[in-house]
This record gives sequence, structure tokens and C-alpha cells, in this order.
Amino acid sequence: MNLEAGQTLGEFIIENQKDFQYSSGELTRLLSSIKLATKIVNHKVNQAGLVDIIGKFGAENIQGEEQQKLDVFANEVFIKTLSQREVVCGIASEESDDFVRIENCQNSELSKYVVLIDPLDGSSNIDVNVSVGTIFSIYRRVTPAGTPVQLEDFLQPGNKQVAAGYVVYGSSTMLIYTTGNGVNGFTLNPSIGTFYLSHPQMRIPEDGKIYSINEGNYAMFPQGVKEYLKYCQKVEEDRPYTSRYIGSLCADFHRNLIKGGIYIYPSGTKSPNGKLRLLYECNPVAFLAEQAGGKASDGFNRIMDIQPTELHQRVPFFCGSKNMVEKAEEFMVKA
Ligand code: P6P
Repeated sequence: MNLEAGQTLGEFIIENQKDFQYSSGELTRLLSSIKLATKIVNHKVNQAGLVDIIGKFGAENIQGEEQQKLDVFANEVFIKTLSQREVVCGIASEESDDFVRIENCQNSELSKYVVLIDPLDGSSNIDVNVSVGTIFSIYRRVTPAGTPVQLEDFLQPGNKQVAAGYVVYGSSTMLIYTTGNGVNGFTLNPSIGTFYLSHPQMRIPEDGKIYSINEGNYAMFPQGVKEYLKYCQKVEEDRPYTSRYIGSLCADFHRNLIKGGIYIYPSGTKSPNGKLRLLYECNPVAFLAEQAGGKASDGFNRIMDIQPTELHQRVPFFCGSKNMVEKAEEFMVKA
């Protein structure tokens, strides 16, 4: 594909800002700051093997996970870049214990948005050169503009998101996002640092033959998940399905979005609510899945209808091709 001939991300955002339910200029500035941060992180991810940036940071995040140096770097880049745009008044991140108030925006009538982010999803894959990503979710604040942002601005159900997306730093770097009018994918041309529209109006196949789950946890899975896996592995005319699990949600979801498939991170005895975080992993990916014609639930209820109660809360996650998620839900209900 001759990327130079395509529409750039910047042109696309401007051309489609009329579809954005709120002030167009605000979204443009918000998304362009995410675009800039993505390019900076992409540059470091691509260098990871060459400079002293891989490996452990020597600290743990609130999740109790060993922070990788790139986690910390990516977190700082997104917070700094978003803070420089007057439209964002607060940021919540997987890597930050509490949400971050952006001081110079607190008293601005313009600062109407909060951003929730997993700055480097799948970071344990960095040292082995496997795809990692960034996941972001954008809401309008619910407390009055011009006042300090509050926790309630972040604890909104996923059905209130105004935009969401992810970046996958893989064999090529892609940015996929939605503002509620479909899903569009952009590929970075690294030689000129420009994202080009490469996957317009993405749709996830209603059916698929790929399932993504960490089967190492099988013994701890709920019975419904065990039954669904048996269904996937049964020798029938349309099965067994293929198991593909990268260990980076955005990379696994990206493959399933294009080819069809289901990603499952269920509850387990080790993690009674599963591992994935509702606010900055499940909700944004669920928004994209639904906008592409797919589905996302906790095995029983729509992810985007869950009312959050805390910043880093976890939920079981079933996401991907509509018919596959519904089949898995059938087994969950029957169990
Ligand atoms: P496990 C990465 O930490 C992540 O949040 C997802 O990107 C990924 O799918 C999952 O956790 C991997 O978790 O327990 O299978 O290593």
C-alpha cells in the first residue's frame, strides 16, 4: 500500500470532527496530543533493544506489577503531552496510584475532558521483542468546568465514553480509534512520522475461529469457561478453533478484530474478578468492539454498562466476534 497517497490521521480527524458530538476543535487537539505521544513512545519501543531502556524500573505499580522502564517512560510521555493541551483536566493511568489533576487546566472552561490510559499494555513482552501497545479512553468531565477534577469524573460507565482507541507497536505501528461513528485504523510511516488511513471503517467478523486465553490458568477457570473451551476444541465440521495468545490485550484484540475471534480473561481463584482493569483496558476495547459490530461482556453483562466503583477495579472480560461472545455467554449462564 502506498501510504503517502492515503489520508493522514490529522486530515481524517479534521474531516470527521463534524461527527463529534461536542466541540470539534477540542477533540482535534486531544487526539493530536495522543498522536504525538504515540510517536515518541513508538520511537523508544523501537530502540528498546539498543539503549538502556528495557528491563525493570525497580518499583511496583499499584497493581503490584513490576514496572518496566518503558512503562514509566510511556506514562510520563502521555501525562506530559496531554497536560500541555488545555482541553484535558485529569488523567488516570494504570501506572499511577491516583488520578492526576492537571493544575493549569483546573480553572479553564476549556478543560472538559478526562483521559484514562494504559500507557504500555503488555509491557512484560518488551524484553522479548513481542508487540506491546497503548490503550486510551476519553470522557467529558461530569463536574463543573473550571473546578478541580474529581474521582467521579473518572468513575463513569463505558457507555459514556466520547472516544477510545489503542496503538499497537508491532511489525508496524498502528493507531485504531473510534468517536462513536465506526472504527478506523491508521498505520505509521516511520520514515516521515505520519499516520495514514490504512483500515477505514473496520468491522469484526460476526464469527471467527480464534480464541485467545491464558490456558495456563485452566484449573482456576469458572466451569462455564472450561465448557466453552471444550466446545472450541471439539473435532467437528467447523472446529477445533485455533488458540492464539500473545499476552498483550491490544495485539490479541487487533488480530481478532481483523480475522474474527474471541479474547477471554475470566475470573479465577487467583484473581476473583479477573486481571484486566475496567476503566482503561476493558471499556475502551469494548467501545471499539461494539463500534466494529462485535461484543464485550463480563460473561453475563455488557461491559460498558458496568458502573465503576474504583479506579483500578478489575472485571472478567469476554470480547470479540459477536457470535463467539454469545456462545461463551451461553456456557457461562448454563454452568
Ligand atoms: P497473563 C498485560 O499485562 C495484560 O493486561 C493484557 O495486555 C494481557 O492480555 C494480559 O494482561 C496477560 O496476562 O496473566 O496471561 O500474563
